[in-house]
Amino acid sequence: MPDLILALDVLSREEALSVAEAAAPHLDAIKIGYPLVLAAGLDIAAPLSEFGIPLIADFKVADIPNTNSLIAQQVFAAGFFAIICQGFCGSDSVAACVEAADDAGGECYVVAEMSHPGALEFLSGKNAELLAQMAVDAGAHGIIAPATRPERVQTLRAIIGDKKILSPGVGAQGGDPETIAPLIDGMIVGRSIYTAEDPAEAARTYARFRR
Ligand code: O7E
Repeated sequence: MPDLILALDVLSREEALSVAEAAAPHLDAIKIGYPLVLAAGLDIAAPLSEFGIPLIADFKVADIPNTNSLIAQQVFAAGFFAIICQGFCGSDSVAACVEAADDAGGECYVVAEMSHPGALEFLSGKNAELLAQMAVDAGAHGIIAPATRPERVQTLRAIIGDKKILSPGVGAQGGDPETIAPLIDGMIVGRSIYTAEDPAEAARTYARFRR
């Protein structure tokens, strides 16, 4: 059963710290992406680190290898434990992120298939399967796969074996936590926790699906 990862897509430092503090006892990691970093700066990683929970940088890095390396180095220098990159730029671009993660003693995850309906246009099916295999070959620690499509998670699991699957899409996007939990290693939950009247209670509800 999976770790619980909070997607902290709030738009101010104050709200980020308040939600993180409330939910912290129930979390295994906090994922931060463009919404919070553009609103509050990369420095937000420092106070969030004080909750003692690993931070995952979700910038879905997608550039040439050199630029990916520079981005990843900034991420790990800021105190993040893991980085998420896109795979569609190719194995050399992914390898750059994996290498930066390895150098920092951290982890790198590759987006294989996304959770929203538009993912069916490009980021699903055969393409997702190729991306998952490439993530394994590049030495990534795992992939991102959709909680909104459990059958696809099973297909991708058959490709990646015991590499990790982090899975967004439960709650607000309609994925069912009970169905997806046995298939994945990390359940990513955003709005269902941070917009809840009581984020601590909401986090506790999802934490019931943890290992
Ligand atoms: O729908 P929510 O509010 O529970 O938030 C889901 C989070 O997961 C949000 O940060 C979104 O950007 C992210 N996400 C998806 O929803 N779908 C995907 O396919 C991929 C991600 C993602 O986090 O990718 C990297 C892990």
